[in-house]
Amino acid sequence: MKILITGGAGFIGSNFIHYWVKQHLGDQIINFDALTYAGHLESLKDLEDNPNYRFIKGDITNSDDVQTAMNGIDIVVHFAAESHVDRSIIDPLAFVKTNVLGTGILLDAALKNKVKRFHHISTDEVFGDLQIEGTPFDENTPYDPRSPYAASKAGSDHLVRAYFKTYGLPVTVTNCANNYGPYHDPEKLIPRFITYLLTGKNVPLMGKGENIREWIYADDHTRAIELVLNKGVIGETYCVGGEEKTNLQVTKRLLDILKLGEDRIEYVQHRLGHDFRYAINDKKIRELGWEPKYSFNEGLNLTVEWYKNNTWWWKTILDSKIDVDPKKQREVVNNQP
Ligand code: NAD
Ligand code: TDX
Repeated sequence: MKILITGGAGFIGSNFIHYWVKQHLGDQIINFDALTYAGHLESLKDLEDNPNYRFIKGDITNSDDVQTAMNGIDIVVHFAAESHVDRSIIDPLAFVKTNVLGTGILLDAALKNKVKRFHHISTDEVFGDLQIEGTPFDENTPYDPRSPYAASKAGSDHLVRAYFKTYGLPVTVTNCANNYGPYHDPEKLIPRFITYLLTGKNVPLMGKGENIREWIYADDHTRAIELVLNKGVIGETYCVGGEEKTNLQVTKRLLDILKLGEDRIEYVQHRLGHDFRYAINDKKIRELGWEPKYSFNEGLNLTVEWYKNNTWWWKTILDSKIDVDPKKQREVVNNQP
């Protein structure tokens, strides 16, 4: 099987590729990635000499690049996207271009090349914002995206389903909760906080840390995608959940693991339009046979351990981040919740 992974140099894509080369020895993997600020080829350094792995530098918004990469491909697993909500608030059109137009160009090429499956990776953020008493999202929840990131992902999801309904392209979609794990760019909450704490900095927690996310270890997400590729019904969507935690709970757990005190928390203003809560009912994919292997505590311990042992991977990346640090964008509110 020849599999095209878009965005394989990013966080989830690189975890997916590491998993796939070990579990599916006969498959050929092509990693197609534009290497934006979020693409780190170093994440796949150990695979450089693997005969079943090949990297192609290319942009999903460029039809020629995509057409070349799509040649002879059986399955597309589409991760490539602009993925950071804070960046989407600063530069929304970059998100429209990559996430909507880029997905459209890939779908067109997949159709022309008669791929056997186009699997689209999406997010729970397309469903909008929940309050505490709200019913968790499932496959039938109406879309109600609120950030430019979420709206552009929603647009891409609609296009994927339209290619199934209009042209019969064999698609599947997963809408997943917040991932964490190795190779996670240190501008997202968990890797930012780990790397800040390891380098002696305080952590910028938005609001009072009351916002809620569901967290899933990246390998558990990969196993969900693997299951959908093997057993999922064409044209269907599967929601993939995690464990619900407030951001303050996540932060306190990290401080505990690293044996540090709460004086390392710096409370900063909320991002614009900050969604309060995401929660997922993942009954449908559990009925297909998926369940997570890692509890939040297990996954977080593994993740902290990985960042402690892999400074080489994150140090230069961290040093390059000044523009999206909430402390640089907003005033520190105070030092107390
Ligand atoms: P990421 O930002 O870490 O990686 C994105 C990758 O896509 C990078 O390697 C980047 O270079 C590449 N890319 C960006 N624009 C491109 C373009 N025009 N052409 C080719 N490659 C391009 O993202 P991630 O966190 O790994 O997320 C991967 C996918 O999963 C995204 O579609 C995201 O919406 C979705 N998702 C992420 C999460 C999460 O918690 N991180 C949760 C649910 C869904
Ligand atoms: O420095 C920070 N301080 C802080 O309090 C950062 C980066 C985040 N936060 C808060 C904002 C959110 O409530 O933590 C929460 C998580 O923020 P992010 O890590 O930016 O993730 P989120 O906005 O929830 O989106 C992530 O999960 C869904 C991914 O980035 C998306 O790509 C995915 O679709």
